[in-house]
Amino acid sequence: MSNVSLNEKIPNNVDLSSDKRLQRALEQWQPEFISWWKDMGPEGFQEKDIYLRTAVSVDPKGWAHFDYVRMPEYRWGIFLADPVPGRTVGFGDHYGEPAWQEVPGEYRNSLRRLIVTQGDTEPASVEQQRRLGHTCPSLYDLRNLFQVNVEEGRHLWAMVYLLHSYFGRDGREEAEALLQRRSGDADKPRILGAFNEPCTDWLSFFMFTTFTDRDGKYQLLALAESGFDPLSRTCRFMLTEEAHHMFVGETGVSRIIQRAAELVREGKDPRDHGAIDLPTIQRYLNFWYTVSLDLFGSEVSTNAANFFGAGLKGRAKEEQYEDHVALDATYELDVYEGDRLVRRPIPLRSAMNEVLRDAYVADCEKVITRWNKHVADLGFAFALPSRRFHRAQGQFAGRYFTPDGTEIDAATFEARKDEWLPSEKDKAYVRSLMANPVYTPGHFANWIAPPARGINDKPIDFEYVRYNEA
Ligand code: BYC
Repeated sequence: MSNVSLNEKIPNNVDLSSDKRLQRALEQWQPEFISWWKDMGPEGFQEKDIYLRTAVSVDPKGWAHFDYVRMPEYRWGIFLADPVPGRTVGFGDHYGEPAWQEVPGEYRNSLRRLIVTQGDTEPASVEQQRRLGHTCPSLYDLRNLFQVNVEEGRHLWAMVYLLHSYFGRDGREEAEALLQRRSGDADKPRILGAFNEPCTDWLSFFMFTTFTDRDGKYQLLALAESGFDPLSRTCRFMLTEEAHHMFVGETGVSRIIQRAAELVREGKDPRDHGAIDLPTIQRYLNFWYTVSLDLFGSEVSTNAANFFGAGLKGRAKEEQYEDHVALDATYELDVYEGDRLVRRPIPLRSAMNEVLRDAYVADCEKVITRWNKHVADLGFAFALPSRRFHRAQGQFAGRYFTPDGTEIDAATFEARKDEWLPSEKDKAYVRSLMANPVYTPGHFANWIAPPARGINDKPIDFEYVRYNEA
């Protein structure tokens, strides 16, 4: 197992102190990161003591330490999963060759682009969520928000380590730029669409961590297969942390559904009783699921084919497939010929975005099944909309569909969109519920049920955030 240095300026298991140049470069980036964190990280809570977990190793049996910490003092570290001896490239044109410990020259630009795109999402999500602390439903939820935020910060560190270590001056410039783009900024936006969408209420936050973080899971699974071994090892450890983020999202929505269901069962309209009605929850689901579908890129993609052929980005759990070269295989896809959708065989490598999206959609279906258990007796069922609905990337972008996938014209969409996506009225209502944060341990806002259990075996009324105002 790799050695862990926890007492250095930057905790790490990559033997940072043996490479003084790299160590110095990262130590120069560190204050810029902290300055970005203070400006763009959680607003108003930087001086509070938060009960957080910190990664201290990559040992699956005990990689995290829980304690109170002020967020700017969080120990963001660089941790790579242990190397797999004799690891080979698992797919593409280099299938079976030894995995690369350095960046192959011909793939330098593609790899840098993948790492920058991944890295950009991490600070973006922190920026999107930075004001949520002021409207939190409980200390338990507030702590979970900050846990997600600090870990996205660590994931940014993970990508910055790769950029600094393997991409020279270009990498250092990209690492600077990661702190300069801003979510939603018209002049210097974040790279991918979903990461520029406002996430200013807790229903959106829980949908984001259910659906957008789940894109993160699938992209990380695909990058964990990379022939570039340092990227693979980095992503494997990031996946360990990602699981909690999706837990926060799924259980958060689940608790909102439970609260609504309780009221409906009593014959009450949740909106008359300070909770969120089921159709509004479905509209938020429709929005965040579809902007997350866009994160997989176009159905037919030369980029994806090239990434796969080069051995840079594989399929999730590549070992489940038999053919790892995928040169002769095809994928059946509905594609537009003129205005008609026609089923056609597409070269499999070009359809890799769709293959990954298929795995993602199947995982999302399972979440919906779990949510529906809370409403099974009420004659209501949540559903994922068609993957044609409300798309901004790929072949369905610029066309209009109902959530069940029927094509309609722009005017009909415009007239009916408030039935399918959160309207301004919905957003105002949801925000109005959250006007007053709940900071008393063990208390919960009226619109959400308490969780089944606390964090790290602590009770639900534990003081997850020490709200010790002077
Ligand atoms: N928005 O061939 P195409 C996470 C661009 S989330 C804007 O269709 P490709 C996390 C594309 O860049 C996981 N632009 O797509 C979650 C290209 O641009 P250029 C993040 C988009 O390249 C929550 C053009 O459209 N990780 O970790 O096959 C909290 C045509 O490209 C979008 C990754 O994404 C979009 N949605 O695939 C915190 C992994 N989609 O070249 C963290 C790394 C596409 O024409 N990224 N475009 O300028 C990739 O693997 C690929 O870049 C993508 C796109 C899958 C995103």
